[in-house]
Amino acid sequence: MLTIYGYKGWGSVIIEAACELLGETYALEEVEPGKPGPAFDALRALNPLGQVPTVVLSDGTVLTESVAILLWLLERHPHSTLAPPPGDPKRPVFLRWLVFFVTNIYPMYTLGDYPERWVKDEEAQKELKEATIRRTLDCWRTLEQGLSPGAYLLGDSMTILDVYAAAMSRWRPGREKIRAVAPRCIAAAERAEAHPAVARIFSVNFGA
Ligand SMILES: N[C@@H](CCC(=O)N[C@@H](CS)C(=O)NCC(=O)O)C(=O)O
Repeated sequence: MLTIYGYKGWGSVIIEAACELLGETYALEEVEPGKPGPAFDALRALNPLGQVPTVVLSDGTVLTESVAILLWLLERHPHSTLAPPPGDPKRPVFLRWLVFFVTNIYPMYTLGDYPERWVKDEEAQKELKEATIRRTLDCWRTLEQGLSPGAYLLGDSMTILDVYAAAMSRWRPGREKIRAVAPRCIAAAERAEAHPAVARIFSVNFGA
């Protein structure tokens, strides 16, 4: 069984939803990154960056980085439709945009949530945070144009990309601002959120 170190509404929601969709059993260790105390100390002992999601596999192996965790999970479920299989023409498209979420959009929160880590001056911190919001919206625009979503981001069938879109569009600057630049991505994300397994996890993480 996996142990997921996570915090409500943060990136661990993506891993919880994936486990739920795949039928993986897991235990959840709730920890607020940055909040001093034994829970955060335990997280940092596993992942020195102190970030969630962090996963511990049944043999004790520590797995960090949401994409690595998801690809590992998907390998355990090769017949799942949450990703096009190797050899499928949609596979490179899937890989491109999967990595796009974590290399282009996700770091905007690392910068914007903790601007004081990068610049000292308060005005500069404000500017940095605003810049991350502009860049986040640019990325959503790029996704919308690059993917041409159908019912879901990759077409007719829900993949893990839709789960990323659903979670990250709950974050800054909020769903409506993101919808304004990426309406078809948000329609796909909302369709994914309506899946009973995703809906269950999202309601625990984000409330109703
Ligand atoms: N590259 C990591 C990013 C994880 C990440 O930034 N997690 C956030 C929560 S959504 C976090 O724990 N932030 C605390 C920090 O960076 O100190 C991934 O894809 O899993």
